[in-house]
Amino acid sequence: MIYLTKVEETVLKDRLYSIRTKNHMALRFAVIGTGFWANYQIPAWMELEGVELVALYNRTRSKAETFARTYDIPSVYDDIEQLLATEKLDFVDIITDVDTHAAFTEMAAKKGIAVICQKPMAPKLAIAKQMVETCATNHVPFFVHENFRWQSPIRKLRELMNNGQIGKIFKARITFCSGFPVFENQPFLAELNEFILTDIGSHVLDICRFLFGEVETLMCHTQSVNPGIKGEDVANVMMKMNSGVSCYAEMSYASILEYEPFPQTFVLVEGEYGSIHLTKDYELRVTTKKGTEVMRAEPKMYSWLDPEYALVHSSIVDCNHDILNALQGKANAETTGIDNFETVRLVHAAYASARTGQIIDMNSF
Ligand code: 89Y
Repeated sequence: MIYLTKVEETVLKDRLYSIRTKNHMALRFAVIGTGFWANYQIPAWMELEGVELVALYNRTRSKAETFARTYDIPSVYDDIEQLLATEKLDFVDIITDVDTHAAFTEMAAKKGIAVICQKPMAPKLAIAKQMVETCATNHVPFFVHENFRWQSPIRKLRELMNNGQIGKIFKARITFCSGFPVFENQPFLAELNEFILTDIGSHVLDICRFLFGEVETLMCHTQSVNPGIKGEDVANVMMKMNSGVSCYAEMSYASILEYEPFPQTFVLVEGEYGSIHLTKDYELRVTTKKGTEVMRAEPKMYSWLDPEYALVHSSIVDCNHDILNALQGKANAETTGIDNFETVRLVHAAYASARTGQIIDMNSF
């Protein structure tokens, strides 16, 4: 757990206040990294009022220039120091590969610029801790762009869980098992020594926290099935939540199934009076002794999203909106760096368990 001191908390609030009181002007930001995700992150920002994308950075300048032409962005840089020294920014949105997140976060934080960083926050737990601390020390707001919890069926599921119909929840199964060729759009994923838990595990374990709260103990088993990639592509995590819920999260990118579900997460939640099953095509099935009620929670279909990733791309808007509200001082964001650090802890606790075969107690990890 990382705690801010009272002084740090106060200064952080002051900083948020100063951002929010800037004459109601749009918040100026730069996108750092114009790879695959920028194709969706940028148009998702453009769905929102109150922000102005003023600059792009990419190490290969021509890629940033292409985006600048498409989205009419005034400035392009291939030197991050120069960008940060030249532009007047309220925040940066870091959409680069994970290995560069810490360096870019530190550079922006030292200039007093708020930071949004893609998941996973960092490749190692110690680096993630350092990022949270660097932002706190420099009194800049820090958020992680963790969007799976913003998917419409996941939000609907939590609403149904909270309305009490199925009573006290005692167990859950969260499933993300697919054979979708993610390496075609994101080739660097094949090069990661730690793959599925950092990539999809960051999302799935965050959903577990979002739905069931914090974890008391966990154990994990991983496997490497696809010989063409460096890391593990199967992970099964068994958790006991602080609430007592028994939660099983299964993830795989080696699954050849009759129905290819990518990028859907399926969830079965069981309570004392019934169950809720989030299943294919955004369908939620609530079963009690009276029978089964069926509903759907479809994602909003924006013109710019890739239909194969619709559920994920659509949730980017809601995630950005939540963070923007916080930057404008209207509300607290869900996916702050401090909050997301708890998800990063779970990812690395799962690796520790897979390595050692031990049950990990999250209170002492
Ligand atoms: O990188 C991943 C993500 O964040 O969502 C799906 C994905 O693109 C592949 O697992």
